[in-house]
Amino acid sequence: MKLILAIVSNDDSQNVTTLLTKENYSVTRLATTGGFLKAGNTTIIVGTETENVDNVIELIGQESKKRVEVVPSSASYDLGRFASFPVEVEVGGATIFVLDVEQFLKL
Ligand code: 2BA
Repeated sequence: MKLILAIVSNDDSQNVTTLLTKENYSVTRLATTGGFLKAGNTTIIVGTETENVDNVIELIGQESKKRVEVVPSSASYDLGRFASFPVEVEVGGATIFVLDVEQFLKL
């Protein structure tokens, strides 16, 4: 048995969870925070048999692809004067760890 930890953006977490649940995987979601950006992300935990790991990774990838979004940004030129302009940022993607499970108990 394996434990999959997948860190995904908050925007993708709902779709990832819904898809995994639909495919009959048990899922736990944790609200987490990235150490670098100090922004919220979601860590998804899935415990499953070894033969399902590739399928789980495939399903997570389907709903958390990296993509570029255009978001408004602003710059200050001098006291009180601001300009707003669109910038492209990369969002989405998943960071996945697969761990061996020594014991799996439900008491
Ligand atoms: P990613 O590498 O896609 O990582 C997304 C989030 O996944 C990270 O959020 C962190 O919460 C988790 N994560 C990634 N690798 C991990 C690992 N080896 N162990 C534990 N957790 C891990 P953030 O830490 O906020 O990072 C957001 C993005 O900033 C990263 O995207 C990466 O593109 C960049 N980044 C992270 N650390 C960096 C650094 N030291 N220097 C430059 N860029 C960095």
